[in-house]
Amino acid sequence: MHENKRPRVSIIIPTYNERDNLDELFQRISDALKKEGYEFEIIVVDDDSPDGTWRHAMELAAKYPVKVIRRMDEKGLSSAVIRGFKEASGDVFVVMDADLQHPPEKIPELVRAIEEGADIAIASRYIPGGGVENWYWYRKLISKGAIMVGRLALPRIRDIKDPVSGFFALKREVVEGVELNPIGFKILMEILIKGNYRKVVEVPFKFGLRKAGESKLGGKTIISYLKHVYRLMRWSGELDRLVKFSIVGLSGILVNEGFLWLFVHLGLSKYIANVPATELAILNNFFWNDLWTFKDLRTAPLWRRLLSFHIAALMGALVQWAIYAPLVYIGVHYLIANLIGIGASFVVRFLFNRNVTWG
Ligand SMILES: Nc1nc2c(ncn2[C@@H]2O[C@H](COP(=O)(O)OP(=O)(O)O)[C@@H](O)[C@H]2O)c(=O)[nH]1
Ligand SMILES: [Mg+2]
Repeated sequence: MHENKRPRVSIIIPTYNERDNLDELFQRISDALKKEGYEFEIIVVDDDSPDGTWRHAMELAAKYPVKVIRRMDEKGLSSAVIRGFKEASGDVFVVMDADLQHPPEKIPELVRAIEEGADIAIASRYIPGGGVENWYWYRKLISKGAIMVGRLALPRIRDIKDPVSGFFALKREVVEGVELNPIGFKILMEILIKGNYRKVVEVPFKFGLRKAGESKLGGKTIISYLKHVYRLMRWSGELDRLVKFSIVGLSGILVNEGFLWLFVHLGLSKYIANVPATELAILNNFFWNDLWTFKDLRTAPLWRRLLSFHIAALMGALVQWAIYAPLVYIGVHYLIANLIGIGASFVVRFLFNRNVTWG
């Protein structure tokens, strides 16, 4: 993309039974982009919709710069978008839904953000000025909770407020040569983990109401999203870290018990001996995690990492107790209660260490 030349924009729209939305969609896209002087193409990737979306899109190609891909033996939103990337000839790709929940008037703003230096520009529901229309509070809660899980599990996207938006723009270089997995239906998250980019910006928008037709994804479960997050954790090496962190944690138990035994044998009181034994176990865990689990993430000075690791240990202990005590109080067996506490402590310590100590 040249500095002073306007980019050519390819708008990629996956469709399934969206015939009745196309007239308004194309007209509004065309108006918005012409007004700002962008050269553009619309790429419709339709999975042989029974309502003939592909046919109507082809008819409209007489009036608008539309290229229609009618896929006969493949289905799925993400794979449709990936196919769109392959067919697109522009410098900037925009991905959006066909149902007008993504206002076409936002496209120039997204493209401008790219022209001003972003590699990816996300139309975001969850930054000030953005939002969703007509969602029950629990639907918002699930959406936000799911995003939070993704951001915690995948540090590369931790600063992004809406990493699962279906409306975004990117430079073609971001996905060129990148192997994207079409299985998950959150293609943006896939791109944010695997793509080649430096700068992401978010532009607020209001996720509107569907114009015509009906939702195909409304029923898609949280489970398939979590599976996607899991796969991306594996791909990006975060799962390996989790395993290493667990192994180090187990080694810490041995160190703790060993020194406790030693100190008691040397004559120290049993009530005191577990204090230095625990500290030695913390140091043991710190050094193994520093040299192994997070060896590529040693940016903060050693004393800061060490301090931060101790804060994590303390937080873990507090969380463990805060879960253990009420569970015992309500009648859960104390060994079970402790196990649940340990699990929670593990999660808290891992997340804190991953995002702060070795953030
Ligand atoms: N090509 C293709 N497009 C799809 C598929 N599923 C959904 N879409 C399109 O993806 C966009 C978003 O789907 P939608 O049902 O509105 O999802 P929702 O907004 O989450 O309810 C719309 O343009 C759909 O037509 C699919 O399997 N193949
Ligand atoms: Mg929709």
